[in-house]
Amino acid sequence: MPKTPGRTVGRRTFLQSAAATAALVVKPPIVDAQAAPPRPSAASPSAAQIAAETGPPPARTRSYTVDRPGADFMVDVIKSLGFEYVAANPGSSFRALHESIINYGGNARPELLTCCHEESSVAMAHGYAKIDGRPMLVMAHGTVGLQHASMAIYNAWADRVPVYLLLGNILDVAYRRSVVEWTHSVQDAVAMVRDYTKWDDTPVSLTHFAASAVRAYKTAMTPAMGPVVIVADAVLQEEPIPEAERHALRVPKLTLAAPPAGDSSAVAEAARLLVAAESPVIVAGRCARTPEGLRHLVALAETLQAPVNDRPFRFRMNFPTRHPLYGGGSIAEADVVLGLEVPDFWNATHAQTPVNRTGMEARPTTKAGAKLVTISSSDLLTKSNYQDFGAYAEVDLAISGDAEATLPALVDACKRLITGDRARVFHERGARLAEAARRSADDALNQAAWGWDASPITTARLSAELWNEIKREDWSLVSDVTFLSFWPTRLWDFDKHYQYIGGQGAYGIGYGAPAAVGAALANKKHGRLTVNIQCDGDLNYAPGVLWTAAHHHIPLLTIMHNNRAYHQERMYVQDMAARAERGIDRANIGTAITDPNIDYAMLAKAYGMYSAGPIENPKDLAPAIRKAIEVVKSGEPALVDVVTQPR
Ligand SMILES: Cc1ncc(C[n+]2csc(CCOP(=O)(O)OP(=O)(O)O)c2C)c(N)n1
Repeated sequence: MPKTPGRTVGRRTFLQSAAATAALVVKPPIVDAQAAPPRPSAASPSAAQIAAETGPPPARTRSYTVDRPGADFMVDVIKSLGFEYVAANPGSSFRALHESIINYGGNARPELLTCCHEESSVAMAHGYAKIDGRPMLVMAHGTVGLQHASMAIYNAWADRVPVYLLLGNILDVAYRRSVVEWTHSVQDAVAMVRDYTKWDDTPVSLTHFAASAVRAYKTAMTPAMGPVVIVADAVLQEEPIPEAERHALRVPKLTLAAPPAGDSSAVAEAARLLVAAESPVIVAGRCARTPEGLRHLVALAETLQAPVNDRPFRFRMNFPTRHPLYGGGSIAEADVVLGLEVPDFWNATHAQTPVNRTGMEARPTTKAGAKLVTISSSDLLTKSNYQDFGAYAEVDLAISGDAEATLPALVDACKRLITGDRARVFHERGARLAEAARRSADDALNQAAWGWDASPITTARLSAELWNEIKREDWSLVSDVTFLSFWPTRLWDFDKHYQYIGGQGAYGIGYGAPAAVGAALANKKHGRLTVNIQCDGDLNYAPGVLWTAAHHHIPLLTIMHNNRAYHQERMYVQDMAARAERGIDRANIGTAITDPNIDYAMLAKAYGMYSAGPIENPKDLAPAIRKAIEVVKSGEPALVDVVTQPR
């Protein structure tokens, strides 16, 4: 085997690869032999140069190692953590891990997902975790890749969702061969995102990698959950497993921590307040992490016959939407408000109105003397710089702990306190709330009929037609409902945990499409029909994720909510214009996505996905959705472009 000269750095021998050397040679521009003759001043490339530019890279006759590279051991560690998938846009700083995953690891558990943008990789992992309950692995360059990924990490952080990132980096300057490797290297890779990650480490040996990789998984999965980052140094990945470590290397055992439950005497006090209350209201934020959380919340509500409100920005599937105790009650009339993992509890109990030139006026929306109780893990995980912790809530009883883990004790404590008299009061309250829930369901149906035949199509009609087609399936909605005027939650019968996963977390737009693809992947093994109602502005941040869905055969029904605008921002601009009394007629500038209109059906087709639309006549909607569902049931993604009213 011919040898390429190597250089010795420390105790390792570093061999210059033919491909890497070739990458540094400046080549003449590619010339198409079939095209017009080159200008006289340009020298014609030789046949050898053309072949070098257009042919496959030279076969590698050298390998960096004759032994197993460190990356193989890293794959042993990764496999021990049970990741099903690893999402990545390829990058040389983790090329050895990439290679070990597909060859040594057999590209199974984890299987590599080809992503077109690192933000998509992380948002896919975000959506996946909210369905599956476990993190997806993401690999990225420690510099440019992480820069792309950062907003999606912030979303996952604010949403308290576990995402697991492995970053490539070359820390030791002696190993950086080219300008690319210098620009893609960093002293402290995670510094950029440390303010919004739960934990990180930069291991300096394989033993260190193993310990930190397992610790990172455990940390990410302990409520309050969050993204974690491990830097997999490129030299550790690529070099042979050092002799000294070879026989000592082992993969540490993973034991997940039991989630922290609230203090028992505080829970007893909360139960006393709730059982004694005449008009308690339960407000749920990220309460149900798992199907168990949903069951426990139903048990609490039924025990007390108390109403459960989601925050307007629904964070999770906490409670069945057609349950008689869903959505009723009034914060203004409540004598006890219980907040369960509500990240914006202050907003749930206060209103803030701008006052001209004197700033903001804040006032409580609860009545005087109302007792406020919170159970939340957010106090257990707070950082300073980013302000996602929200306004400070003045409450009467604050219980630090995971709400889902605390609920069983709270339900038991309430049951122990309920006397026959209280049970009769609860029973009457429950009957009143059930009647109110019936009225509000009727109102929703009546209001959905307004503008039924309008074109652009109303978001109510879109939601109603879609519901009609999916209601007999095992469906899962994996997109937010806020920009749809909440029509799905008003009209559909949500009763399973996987039927709703909330929104971005930090309202970073561009999350929707990739999160839906990740969620669909998590649903795939269960055979669920995954549905994404997709905003047009959101899709345009990184539409390449449509290709990822097509390439990996991820069954996902995407229905475009194509209002041809960044409508949320258009409303803000209108508001500013109205405030300045300048008229709102120019607010389209900078906010409309028209002229030209984007053809999303064509976009999806270009990425290899079945598509239909643009649909402007509401009568065409049902047949198009039916056809797309058939495609999705065959195991492929499909997109239906629907031109809609703004909200
Ligand atoms: C990364 C990012 N950029 C900009 C914004 C500001 N923003 C909030 S809503 C919105 C409009 C998004 O448009 P679309 O997804 O089509 O939803 P629409 O409001 O039109 O229903 C924008 C740009 C943001 N939240 N995140």
